[in-house]
Amino acid sequence: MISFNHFLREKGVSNELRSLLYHISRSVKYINFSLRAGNTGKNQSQNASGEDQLKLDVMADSIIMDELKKSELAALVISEEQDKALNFPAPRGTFSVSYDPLDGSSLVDANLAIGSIFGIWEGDQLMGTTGRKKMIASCYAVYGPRVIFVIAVKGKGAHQFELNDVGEFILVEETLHIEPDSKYFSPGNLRATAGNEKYLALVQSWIAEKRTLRYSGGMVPDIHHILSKSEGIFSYPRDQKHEHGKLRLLFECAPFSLVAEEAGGTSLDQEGTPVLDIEITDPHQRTPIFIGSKNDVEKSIATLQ
Ligand code: P6P
Repeated sequence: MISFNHFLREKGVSNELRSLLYHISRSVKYINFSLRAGNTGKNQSQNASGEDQLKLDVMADSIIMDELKKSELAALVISEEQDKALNFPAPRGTFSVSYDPLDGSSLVDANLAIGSIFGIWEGDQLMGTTGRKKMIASCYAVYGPRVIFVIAVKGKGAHQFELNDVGEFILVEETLHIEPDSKYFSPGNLRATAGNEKYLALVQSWIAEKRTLRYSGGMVPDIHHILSKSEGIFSYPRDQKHEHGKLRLLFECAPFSLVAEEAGGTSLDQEGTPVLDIEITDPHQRTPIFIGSKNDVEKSIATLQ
């Protein structure tokens, strides 16, 4: 058994980045514990995207904030649950962290798997840059029957860890890989088919191919399914209500795009621009996303033009 800190050291990941990932992994452990006991009720508040916050959203956000402060490495912190970016003292190193503390939290009362998503960036300035230029790592946690933690480090692959009975994240799969073609499909935002005949035709083509549907409504387990099966395509296009799509670039799409690319997959917006090449202009900006098996994603985007 190899711990994720030992594994990352063997991969040549810097002490500072390993330390920051360690603090993020601690927050995942505490969130997992709180999920099993916490109140799933509403917090009578809304986040910057105008979405109702659950007590669990607020709890998860405060746990992560606390760990990032303790790390003394996160100079800039941007949370989906906070209106503005926050600056923390970071005498040990200058990273930025963007995160969705509890993605899909509305599914928790149905006892479906949900997750936390993190992007780790060089420096403390994100506006005007892109994930390709500044994102050096990303990670996500899946809170399901088992607690899974996947870490991607730029140029060093994506790797899967599992929380064991004594609270350690142990390596379970090294170098995750996504095959270029798939027999699965995870079609998000089917409402968009009402106003987009090309998206309707694309979904119908997946059905006609007798592909296996895998969609829970939680981006984290839905995309983790692609990493765990080494194939699949997840789509979430724009629609009349969400002209830029629903999913956020900094908190969801860019972090997952680094994981997908490190695993040999791809992640594009609805016009075929790689998500990691989208310029960041607003902390809460959204983007359509098609992510997963490279051939599937590229062929799908071609049919939408
Ligand atoms: P819809 C969950 O609220 C989320 O942000 C993602 O986890 C998920 O992929 C998407 O929204 C689902 O959106 O419109 O189907 O509820």
